[in-house]
Amino acid sequence: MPDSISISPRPGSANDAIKVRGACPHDCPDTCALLTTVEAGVAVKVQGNPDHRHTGGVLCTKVSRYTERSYHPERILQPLRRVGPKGSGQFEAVSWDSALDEIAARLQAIAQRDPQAIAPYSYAGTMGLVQGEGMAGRFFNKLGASLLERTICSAAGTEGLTQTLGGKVGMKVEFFAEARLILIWGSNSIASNLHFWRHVQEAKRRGARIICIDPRKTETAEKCHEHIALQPGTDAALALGIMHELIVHDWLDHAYIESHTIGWPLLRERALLWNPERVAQVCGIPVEQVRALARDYGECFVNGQPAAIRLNYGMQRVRGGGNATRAVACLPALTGAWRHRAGGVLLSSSGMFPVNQAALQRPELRAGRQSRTLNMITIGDDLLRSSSADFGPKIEALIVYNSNPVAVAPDSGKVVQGFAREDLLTVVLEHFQTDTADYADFILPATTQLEHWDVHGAYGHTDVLLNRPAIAPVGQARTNTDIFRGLAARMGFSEPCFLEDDETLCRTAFSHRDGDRINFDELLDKGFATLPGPDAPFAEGRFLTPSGKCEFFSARLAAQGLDGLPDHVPNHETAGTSASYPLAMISPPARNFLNSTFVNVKSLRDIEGEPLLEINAVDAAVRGIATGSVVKVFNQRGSYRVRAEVSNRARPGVVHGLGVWWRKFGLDGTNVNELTSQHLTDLGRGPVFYDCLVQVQLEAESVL
Ligand SMILES: Nc1nc2c(c(=O)[nH]1)N[C@H]1C(S)=C(S)[C@@H](COP(=O)(O)OP(=O)(O)OC[C@H]3O[C@@H](n4cnc5c(=O)[nH]c(N)nc54)[C@H](O)[C@@H]3O)O[C@H]1N2
Ligand SMILES: Nc1nc2c(c(=O)[nH]1)N[C@H]1C(S)=C(S)[C@@H](COP(=O)(O)OP(=O)(O)OC[C@H]3O[C@@H](n4cnc5c(=O)[nH]c(N)nc54)[C@H](O)[C@@H]3O)O[C@H]1N2
Ligand SMILES: [Mo]
Repeated sequence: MPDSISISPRPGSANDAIKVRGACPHDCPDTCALLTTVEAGVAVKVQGNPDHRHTGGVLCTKVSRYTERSYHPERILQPLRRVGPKGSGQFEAVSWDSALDEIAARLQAIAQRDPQAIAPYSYAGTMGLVQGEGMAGRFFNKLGASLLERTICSAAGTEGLTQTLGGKVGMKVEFFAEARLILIWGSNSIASNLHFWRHVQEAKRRGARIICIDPRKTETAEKCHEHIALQPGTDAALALGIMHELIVHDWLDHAYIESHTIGWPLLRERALLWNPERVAQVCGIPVEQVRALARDYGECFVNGQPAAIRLNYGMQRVRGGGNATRAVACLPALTGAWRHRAGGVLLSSSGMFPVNQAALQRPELRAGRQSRTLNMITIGDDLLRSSSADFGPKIEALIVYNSNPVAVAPDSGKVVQGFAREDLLTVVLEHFQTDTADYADFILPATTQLEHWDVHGAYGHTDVLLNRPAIAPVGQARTNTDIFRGLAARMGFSEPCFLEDDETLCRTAFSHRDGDRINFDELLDKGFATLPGPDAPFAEGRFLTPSGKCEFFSARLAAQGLDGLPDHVPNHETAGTSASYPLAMISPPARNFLNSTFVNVKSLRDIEGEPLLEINAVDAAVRGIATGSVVKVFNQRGSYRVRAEVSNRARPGVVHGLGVWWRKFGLDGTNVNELTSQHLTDLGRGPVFYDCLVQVQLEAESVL
């Protein structure tokens, strides 16, 4: 440990500058180690910890400005109670006691009728295991509230990967630097996985070929040797096309297939249906591009060189997202790429972390009571449902934390209608008055990462990180855990687990009956600890599936009446099938926001400018649209007015509504989710944000 770093035993107590070790809480694969400089109890700077190999002392623009967020003039610093009509955003300040007393009393009255009428709504505003579901899980379990399927991001890929490899496991990120070929498949790494991009640059320097597969010509695509701009939702077809060529040219590792896979004869038969001509037609790309991609992949096998795939979320947000993940995840087993530590595929490493969720969330507090499960994607429809045998009780109370559903959930016309219900009790734990907080009955001010303890796994590397509080809570802010402790006490929940402090919860996260899986003293000392594990996880097979093999054919899926093999599953809303809505719209994140977080940080918003719709010159010309024109983007669900940018980032037939802006910054107080649907994916019941047909129409000439 360098001497220059001292750890403050009492946050905010020192007068001299100190540096406090922490972890970035945001929903990003990189999970960086932070060093916060604190002077006289005030955080003055947040930097990347140079000692942490995955962070390497480098932070993204957003988090390097973290103090702007924690000390933001609009931060909510005291509990607020609604005074105006729902959604008007009018509140009065109240004391913590009166807020918590009233909320607890109202929850108790509902719970007496049916606790399932109360629902949590949370996602990954913080990825911390403690401020996430640590104490909240206990509270909702004891209450017997509805369960929530937290599907909004990665559910399709999780299911696809689990059915194929056995879990969210894969290559170690650091070995991408040694790969000979890297496919960046469905990801804008420079924007959303910056520290991975450093390994790509290193590989490039060593002579690797880099290919990006993405409908949008992103900043990442521009820096690769080749960009394959396929039609959204056609990735499985492309993967099957690669398989076709591997078979036809016999670029196959027969020994690996024989020993470590299941279902090869069936997959072979399926893949042979996908000749390059058919693939090119479905994907909307030149046939030679399909052949060349397969050749690049096959040649790595022939030459004994490692081929690595960074599979990401872009391909999952369409109807066939689960199948697409499965198809791509099969490829490394065909060529035995897993034999190399720099070969294989990485979607997410989160399955490698031995988190003890049961010890954190205590499901036994439900005491055998059955509960329904709500899917967070269909919150729009669900808030508008009345009680029925099918649905269960009408939702009467919603407690939102670590999420901004009014901005991020699909089909927001319905979400807003639901949140506007005067008879719904809505409690929002937040830092800011987000679009969701506007609809709250109570806004409870939460601490930021600089002000609380937490412990983090990661989904893009294999280190556990500890976050120590650097400063005392700002204003009257309280930790999420403390807010749930306060509610629990008022509801009469007397189990000792409701009294545990956050440091204890941090220890609990990786504790197991037979011993701790992480050396907590090492975490306290260094701030991070690396999980043990082999460099090449599947070099000798040993997949985590029931068969121990890479399951090309999944008997588990077949048993559910589903296709046991991966296939191309067309979008719910397939391009070319609707005369009214001829354009496919995708809505990937803007680089300087993180989902809807940071939209209110002015210096970052200034970089992004304003909400935009990227449209190709061909589609713009026939509609009389120029850069700067205000356009109406619409479909059967809603409409959204936005400024257009005529751009070669968009391929003809596809428009990009970059997200996720707060609605209140939009021209009409709406955002792109006005157009997206509540349909679900083939596997995992995930969202289909990028499976959305629209029409675009000129509203007004350019007024700049
Ligand atoms: N700066 C920044 N970083 C982030 C986030 C953020 O909002 N901002 N979000 C975080 C979160 S929550 C997540 S889940 C991850 C997401 O991580 P990634 O998936 O790596 O990141 P995205 O930048 O969303 O990249 C998705 C890409 O997929 C493309 N795409 C859209 N449809 C398709 C398709 O059908 N097929 C293919 N092949 N590509 C498609 C989009 O154009 C986009 O470039 O990033 C995290 N990191
Ligand atoms: N159209 C479209 N929609 C999308 C996506 C897309 O690509 N396109 N991406 C989807 C994806 S991948 C995801 S993951 C979801 C993300 O959806 P969310 O997880 O809801 O993410 P955010 O929009 O970042 O909102 C998180 C909120 O949590 C708050 N928060 C942060 N830390 C804390 C804390 O410690 N305590 C409390 N109480 N609050 C905290 C932040 O202030 C912020 O308002 O959005 C999805 N929506
Ligand atoms: Mo996400």
